[in-house]
Amino acid sequence: MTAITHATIREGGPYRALSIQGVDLETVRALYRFMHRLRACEEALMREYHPADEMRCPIHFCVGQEAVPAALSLLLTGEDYLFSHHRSHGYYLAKHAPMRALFGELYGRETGANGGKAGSQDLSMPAARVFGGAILAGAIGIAVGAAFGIQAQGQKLVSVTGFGEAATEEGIFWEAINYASVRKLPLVFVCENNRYSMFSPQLKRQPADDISRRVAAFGLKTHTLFGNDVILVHRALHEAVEAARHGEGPSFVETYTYRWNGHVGPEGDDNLGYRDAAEMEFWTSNCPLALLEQAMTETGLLTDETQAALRAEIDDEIQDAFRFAKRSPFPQSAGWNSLNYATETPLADRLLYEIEAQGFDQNQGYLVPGPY
Ligand SMILES: Cc1ncc(C[n+]2csc(CCOP(=O)(O)OP(=O)(O)O)c2C)c(N)n1
Ligand SMILES: [Mg+2]
Repeated sequence: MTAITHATIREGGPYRALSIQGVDLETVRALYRFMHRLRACEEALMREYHPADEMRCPIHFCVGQEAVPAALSLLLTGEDYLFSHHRSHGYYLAKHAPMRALFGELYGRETGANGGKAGSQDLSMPAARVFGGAILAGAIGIAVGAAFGIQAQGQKLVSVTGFGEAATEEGIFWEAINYASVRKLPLVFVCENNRYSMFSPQLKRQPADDISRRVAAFGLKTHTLFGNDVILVHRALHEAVEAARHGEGPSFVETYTYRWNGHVGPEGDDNLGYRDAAEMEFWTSNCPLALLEQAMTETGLLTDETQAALRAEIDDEIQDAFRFAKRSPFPQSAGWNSLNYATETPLADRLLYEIEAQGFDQNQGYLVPGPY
């Protein structure tokens, strides 16, 4: 079978048109609603970013990449863990963390998800079990730890880690893949392969662009698919999440997709000439929202009225989140230490106590080998 890659998809490869046949209608509606809400949220933030310049953090927008978070929003429970990367807003909303706290965070306010001190890239909400991270692939290692904890405690939860294809160029990615496979961890790796790491195409950085094939060599189940078809994405992630939840071990899901905006910020960067217009045209004309919308309209699932009502409801929520953020106070400058360092370390204290109580020999004389 032809491997799915960006090139084969563009050449009309093994992809068929999106179909909602056989899919539960509530699922279809919920996927549409989520993608619409996320898209509207990102577009509103882009409009407000300049010239007001009140959001003082870099933002990596995810317009065009709505399908993965939409599917996850239906598949994960409140107790499951979700780890994101720098392009974080979709993942944050996928765990049903509140929009108000997202906007508060972007505006650097005390009411933000992280008290206004993390911004977009490190956006996290422990109560919702969603964690971002600006260090490329850094959260992948933490997701492995969470999965290990779930397994050790015999819980029926899953840990999911989402990242771009460039994260697979970091050493920790392969350690994570190997360890997850060897331990059969309840972990799902989701790679949103949008072909670029900033301005650099995948084939200039990786000799082969089929990451799934390399991952499969470690014994993980892999899924490769057209990532703008939210139904396919939902199906693959459903299978992967269920497998993890039922002790069948980790999976790797690679979705081929595309970011419409520049790498960072609302302004485009196509003036740099790293992507060609035909490529952009292909992906924008295969918009994840439009593909689903078309299938829903054809089957009478989406009328002008339901669409207008949804739009109005989402716009109200967005305007409310802006008002909330802008009238919230800035955080106090005190207390930075307690944000970066734990003020209490119960485990470390206990270990130190136990070590002292046992008369720990720090020279470890008993380990000295010999005599020979
Ligand atoms: C360890 C590390 N190296 C480099 C960077 C700078 N950096 C931020 S985003 C990015 C590109 C990431 O590309 P990808 O993982 O494919 O995600 P995408 O931006 O395409 O969604 C790089 C190199 C970083 N944040 N961390
Ligand atoms: Mg990328």
